[in-house]
Amino acid sequence: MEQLGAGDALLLVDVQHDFLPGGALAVPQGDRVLAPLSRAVAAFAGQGLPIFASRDWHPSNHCSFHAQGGPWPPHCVAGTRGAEFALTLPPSAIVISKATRPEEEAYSAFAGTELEQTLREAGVRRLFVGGLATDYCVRATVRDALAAGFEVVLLTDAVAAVDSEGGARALEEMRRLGARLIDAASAFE
Ligand code: VGL
Ligand code: ZN
Repeated sequence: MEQLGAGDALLLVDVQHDFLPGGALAVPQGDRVLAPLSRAVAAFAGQGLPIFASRDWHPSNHCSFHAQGGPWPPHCVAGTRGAEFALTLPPSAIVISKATRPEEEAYSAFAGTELEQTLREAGVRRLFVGGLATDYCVRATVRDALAAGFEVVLLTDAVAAVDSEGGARALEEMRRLGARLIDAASAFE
């Protein structure tokens, strides 16, 4: 069981229907994150610790979509069912919307958002991170978190990758940059 305390926060990265099986940009085994992250949410909420949830929140003409020459099918269009969170969050959860401008891609939850400032105001020093996808938004978010001086604990059973080799590389990179990799199922049982 992981000891949690003041200064700890949970950050769920893009746990949205469009990234789960059946969604518009389904991440293979994306649904594996739901059970461990639900436990993590219960653990953090139960101790009154802050929970942050980022969401991909694109305009329908976003530059990352094929129609605009981008690499992805349309996904997580703001206000659609596919953009909704795929797990229940407590009312106190702080939602961070990203990649909201047509001309800007933002994989990281820190990119163009108030996440860093909000974390600092909340006295957060250590971030427990899980979500989708390991090789894109989780990777970019963890890199920025470490660069900003936060400790990062990456929940390895609570992430899934678009590409399995890319996912493995991303995990190794996050570890090399200073993230601690642990299993959420055992940490928050
Ligand atoms: C993501 C591809 C496109 C992600 C978002 O959340 O990892 N991947 N947009
Ligand atoms: Zn996106």
